[in-house]
Amino acid sequence: MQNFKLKILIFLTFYKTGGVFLKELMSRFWAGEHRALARVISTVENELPGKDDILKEIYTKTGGAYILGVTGSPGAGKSSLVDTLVKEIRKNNEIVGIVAVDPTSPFSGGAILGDRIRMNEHALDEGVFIRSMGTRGSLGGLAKTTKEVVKVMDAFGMNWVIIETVGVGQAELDIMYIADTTVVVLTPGAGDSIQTMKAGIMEIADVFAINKCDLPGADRVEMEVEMMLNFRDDHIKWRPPVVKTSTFNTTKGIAELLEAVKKHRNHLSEKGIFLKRRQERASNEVLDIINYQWERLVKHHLGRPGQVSELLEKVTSREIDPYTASQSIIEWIIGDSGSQKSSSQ
Ligand SMILES: Nc1nc2c(ncn2[C@@H]2O[C@H](COP(=O)(O)OP(=O)(O)OP(=O)(O)O)[C@@H](O)[C@H]2O)c(=O)[nH]1
Ligand SMILES: [Mg+2]
Repeated sequence: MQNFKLKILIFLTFYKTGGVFLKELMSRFWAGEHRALARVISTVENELPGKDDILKEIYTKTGGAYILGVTGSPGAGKSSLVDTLVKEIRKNNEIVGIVAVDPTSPFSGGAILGDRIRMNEHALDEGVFIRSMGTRGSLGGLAKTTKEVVKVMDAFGMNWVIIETVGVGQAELDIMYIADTTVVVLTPGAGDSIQTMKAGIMEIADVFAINKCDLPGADRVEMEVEMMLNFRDDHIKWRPPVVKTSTFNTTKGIAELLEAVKKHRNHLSEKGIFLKRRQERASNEVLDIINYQWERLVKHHLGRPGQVSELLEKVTSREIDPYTASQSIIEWIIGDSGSQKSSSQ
């Protein structure tokens, strides 16, 4: 008994200080402190206690940031391009959050360090916040976590949130659906000839950047992309602009690239697409949560003896079909939670 009381005491103390800690953290976050932002992101990213409260608290403050996705083959110059693009954005004093999604691939192990060094230039700039996220260990959940981190940056008051991903796997492609505008980075290298590009990545481009245009062959890639676009059937009547860029020496094309992004942004809002997409995302989000909660509820019942398990046994023994069983399970759970509610009233 003594032991039990002690446990309760420890729990309550922890719970209370946890709550106080969170409150203090969030007040620093709302005051615009970068260290608090980093802490909030870590809490969300690592699913630490307080994550749900944070996500609930910030939601109404999201929606202000413009979300830009930058994707392309490994080594295409995405980080360099984001870096120079941010310098261009900062000329207007707008503040920027960057989420660099590091690939798990062992081949690009060195790139992460490279990103940090390159982007370190912004380290002293209060208007820029950079966060690298590893894909290792979070397979499948990556899109969800990235979405949440983007939301945190958005609520923090960023005018822009830029997500850099290597456009190789499905998870990376999924991330690009979070973006309002997606820039696909190509290079004049032979390996980047558009015939060899992964099909999906070409379709998600709102703007093409042909980077490393200081190297020979950029005109050819540009021609290939324009030719491909002639065959593209586009629903939203937008022909992606193709901009040649170089982050070397001249930073050629960077202002044009930002212009192209802004043009796309205007196009989306003029045609009402921006609003429609945001509405769709909001309802998808609610549906996703309902699905998740519902699955949890069903799994909870599956693990216990009773009506649901009996029905499943009957499906196994072919006494009833899975469709009828599912229908009965849904009706039973709805009835059960309904009766629980009314009995607790
Ligand atoms: N010639 C040339 N090289 C460039 C240019 N931009 C970037 N690079 C070089 O390309 C290499 C890769 O650049 P990153 O910016 O790390 O490319 P990334 O696409 O972010 O690479 P990962 O994140 O590893 O996929 C580096 O050695 C850069 O110096 C450019 O405009 N011209
Ligand atoms: Mg990079």
